[in-house]
Amino acid sequence: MSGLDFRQPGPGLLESGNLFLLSKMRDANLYRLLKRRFPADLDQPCLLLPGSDVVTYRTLDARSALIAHALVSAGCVPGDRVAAQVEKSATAICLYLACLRAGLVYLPLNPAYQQRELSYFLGDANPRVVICSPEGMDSMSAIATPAMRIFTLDGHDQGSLVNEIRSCFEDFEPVAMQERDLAAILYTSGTTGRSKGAMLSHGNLAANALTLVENWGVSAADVLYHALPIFHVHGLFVALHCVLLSGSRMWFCPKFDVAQALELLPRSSVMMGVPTFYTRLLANPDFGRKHCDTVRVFISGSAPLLPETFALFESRTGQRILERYGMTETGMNTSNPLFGERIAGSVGLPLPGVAARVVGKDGQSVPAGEIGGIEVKGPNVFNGYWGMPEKTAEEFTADGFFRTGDIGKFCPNGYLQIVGRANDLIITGGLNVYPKEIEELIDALPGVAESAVIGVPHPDLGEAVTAVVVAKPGARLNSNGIIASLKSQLAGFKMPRYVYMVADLPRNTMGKVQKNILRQQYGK
Ligand code: MCA
Ligand code: AMP
Repeated sequence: MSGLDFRQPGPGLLESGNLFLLSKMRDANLYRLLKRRFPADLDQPCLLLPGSDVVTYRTLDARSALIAHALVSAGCVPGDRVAAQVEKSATAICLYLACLRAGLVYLPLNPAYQQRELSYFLGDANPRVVICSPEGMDSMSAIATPAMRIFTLDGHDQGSLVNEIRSCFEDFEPVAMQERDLAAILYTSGTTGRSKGAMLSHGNLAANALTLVENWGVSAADVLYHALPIFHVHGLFVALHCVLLSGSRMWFCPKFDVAQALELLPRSSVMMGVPTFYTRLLANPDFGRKHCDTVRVFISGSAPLLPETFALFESRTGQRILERYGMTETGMNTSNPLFGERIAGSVGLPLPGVAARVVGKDGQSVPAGEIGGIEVKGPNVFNGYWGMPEKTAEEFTADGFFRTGDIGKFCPNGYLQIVGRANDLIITGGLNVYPKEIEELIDALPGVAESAVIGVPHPDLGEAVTAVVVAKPGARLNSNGIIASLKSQLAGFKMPRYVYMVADLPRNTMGKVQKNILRQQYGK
C-alpha cells in the first residue's frame, strides 16, 4: 500500500560521490569543504558590491580568520553560540564563516526583531557573544547577561567587532568537527507562539549544499543575483553555499529592489528569490526578456509560487521559474529539474539523497494523488530543536522521518505538490508568522476580549497578516490603537496589515474558532 514512497535515498548523492566525499573528509568542518572548492586563484571576486567594490575569496578567507581569532579571544570555545543581529554586509558573511572555522554555533537574527523578541532568543540560546548594530547596543545591553560579550557591526563593515580584529592573524586552522556537530541555530516560529531553535549541523549544511550545486548545475562561470536577507536558510545557506562551493560570484545587494534588479539581472546568470521578488518584477511594465537574456535559471522558494505568476513570467521572459521546497529544519527537500519539465504549482521531485513521503492519518504512505502529511528524511534533516527534546521527539516518526507540517500529494509522475499546511502558519513575503504569538499580544491589550489572526491573500506578499478582534463590553477600541500598541513589541513583518473589530468570532460546536470562515470572509 505504499503508493509513491521515496524511502530509499535517491541515487544521485551516492553516484555523485558526495557521501563518499563527506565520509573521506578528515573532519566535517564545513569551512574546510568550502575552502577546498574556492577558486585556485583566491584573488577572484566572490562578492560584487553594486556600485562600489568587490570582495575576493582571499579577503573572505583572511577576514573570517581575523574574526575567528577575535571570537576566541573574547572567550568563545567550540559549541558556544554567537548571536548576530546585523545588517547584510561582507563582514557579516565573514562572521558566519568565522563561526564555522572556530566550531562556534552561528545564530542569525532578523534586524527587525524588537527587544521583547530578542530577549527570548538570548535567554533560550545563551550565546557567549552577541553582535548587534551600533544603534541596537543600548537595547541589547539591557537584555544580555553579564557573561555575554557584545560587539557592534553596521551595514558598512564598521563597528567594535572590526576594531577588535585589527591586531590578529590572517590564518585560522578550522577546528575539527564531526558531521553532527552544530554549525548554526536558526529560530523558526512555533505553533504555541514560542520560537524553536532548529539545530543544523556541519553535515546537514554540507550535504544539502553539495546536492544543490550539482542539481542546479552551479559552476564557476555563474553570477548569482543575491538580494535575499542573510538571516534565513534561503539567503545564508542555499544561495551563499552554492556560490562558495562552486567558486563563483554574486551581486551582493543589501535588499531586493526592482530598479537594481533590472540593472543587475542582465549581468547575472542565476537568480534566487521568494515569490514576492517575481511578482514585484512583473509589476514593473518595463521588465521583460531584455533583462533575462543572460540568466540561465530563475529559482523560487520559501512560499508558494502561484501558477499565474509562473505563467506570466514565462510569457514575459520566455523562462520557466524553477520552484523548489525547503524548510529551516531541513534545508531543501524537493526541486523542479534543471533539465526536464518544470511544472507550475509543483515543488518538483525529491532531491538526490532526500526521502520524501506523503502519509495519511495512520502514518502510512498514501497512493499518488491522495493528500496527506509530507515527511522527509535525509542527511539534510536537522538534529532537533535546541533545548526541546520532547518537541523534537514529537516531530520525528519511529523510522526517522521528520513531519514537516505541510500537506501535499505526489502526482503520478512523482512530482510533489503542496496543497496546504497542518497548522495556521502565515507566510508573508517569504517570512513565517505564527498567529498564536500575535493573538497572545493582542489579547493582553486592555479592552480586548479575544482575537484571531489569519493570513489573507495579498498580491505582493502572498499572504497578509490580518487580525480580527473582539472588544470587551463597553471598551472603546479601534484598529489604529491596536496597531500602535503592538508596534514596539513585534518585528514589522509580523504586524497585522489589517485589523477588523467584530462583535464575536465564529466557533464550531466544540467552541474552536473557525479560522477558515474568517479567511473566506476577510480574504476578498
Ligand atoms: C518587510 N515588511 C514586511 C515584510 N518584509 N511585511 C510583511 N512581510 C514581509 N516579508 C514590512 C516592514 O516591516 C516595513 O513595514 C515595510 O514592510 C517595508 O520594509 P522593507 O524592509 O522596505 O520591506 P521590503 O524591502 O519591501 O521587503 C519585503 C521582502 C523581504 C522583499 C519580501 O521581506 C524579503 O526579502 N523577504 C524574503 C524573506 C526570506 O528570505 N525568506 C526565506 C526564509 P513598515 O513600513 O510598517 O515599517 S527561509 C525559508 O523559508 C525556507 C528554508 C525556504 O524554503 O527557503
Ligand atoms: P521556514 O520555516 O521559514 O523554513 O519555512 C518553511 C515553510 O515554507 C515550509 O514548511 C512550507 O510551508 C513553506 N515553503 C517553502 N518553500 C515552499 C514552496 N516552494 N511552496 C510552498 N511552500 C513552501
